[in-house]
Amino acid sequence: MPRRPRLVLLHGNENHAGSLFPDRYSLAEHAGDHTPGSRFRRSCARRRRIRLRTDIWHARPDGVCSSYRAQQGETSDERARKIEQDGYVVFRQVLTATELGRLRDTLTRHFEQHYEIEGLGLHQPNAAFAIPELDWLIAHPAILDSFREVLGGDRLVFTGNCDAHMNMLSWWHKDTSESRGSCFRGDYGSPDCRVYRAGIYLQDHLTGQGLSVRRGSHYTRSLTEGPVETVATRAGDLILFDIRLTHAGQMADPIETLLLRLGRRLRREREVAAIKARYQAFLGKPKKLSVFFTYGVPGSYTDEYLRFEYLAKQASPYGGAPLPLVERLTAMGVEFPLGNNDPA
Ligand SMILES: O=C(O)CCC(=O)C(=O)O
Repeated sequence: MPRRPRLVLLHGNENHAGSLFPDRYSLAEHAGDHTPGSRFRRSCARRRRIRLRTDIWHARPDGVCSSYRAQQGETSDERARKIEQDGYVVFRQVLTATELGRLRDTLTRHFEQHYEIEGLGLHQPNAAFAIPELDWLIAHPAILDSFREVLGGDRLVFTGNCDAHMNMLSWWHKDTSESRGSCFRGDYGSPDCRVYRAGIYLQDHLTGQGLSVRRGSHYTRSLTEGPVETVATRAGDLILFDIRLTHAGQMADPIETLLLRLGRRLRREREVAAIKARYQAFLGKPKKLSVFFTYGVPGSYTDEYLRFEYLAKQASPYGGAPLPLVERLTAMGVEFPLGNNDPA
């Protein structure tokens, strides 16, 4: 007799059953054989046990999770103060569902053909140049308004920096290229440094696995200072953060840590990334897509950052700035020194 689909209550992190974060409930339709002792039931229980163990690991570095609701309804002054003090701020629901769908299609199509392996995931550096279809996002009016609000003026410089990621693992870092000697030579903690990055996740991250930050760490080069906070976001939210802020994306669990080491030691990142993709599918982890890009106010810090990035780009195979992007930015009153492909 055909079995009727049953409704099963899953709770917790990213719809994972067995999560440590039972603050969100969702209903999922499941058509498995639920009789006690069935193969389906045993396999579900095994997956739940593994997931529970990895969730314990994931919960560790993310001690405090910012409440989604606590950050709604801030005034523009409060947001400006927050980014100055804490190094980051969230603007809620800046992108519509249609825009998210378009972005998801663009990234999924792109990653089917082009990527570099980074953190055992797919990574597209220099994405403003490599994925010309991102022009509308980089010049999105509401995103530019948000940048202008926190930067406190109308003049805005697009630095050319943009990265897209899919299922990438990462660890605490700053976006000032500290491991390559740092893009900033002078006073790292200066309040004159006003270079901010937009972070957009294409899925909800209410209980982790999105962006974690070390609050207030943008005034020091240290990677270990500042209380850890997990930033709760929904798909369509915009995170703006100081590029000096210590942050991390999805952290590796013990098995993924072993795989990362194995990939590096054997110099077989591509093959090991495929194993990690199968491991994440086995755990039922949802796909994680994100885009990041950087703007600044005109001045010496933005200039230093832009030139540092430009030198890295000269070795890149992606050619010059796409004309539609240059035109859109010009129409929106944004300065783009790389628009003529040379910041000199
Ligand atoms: O994709 C993520 O979750 C984090 C990416 C990130 O940290 C970065 O691009 O600097």
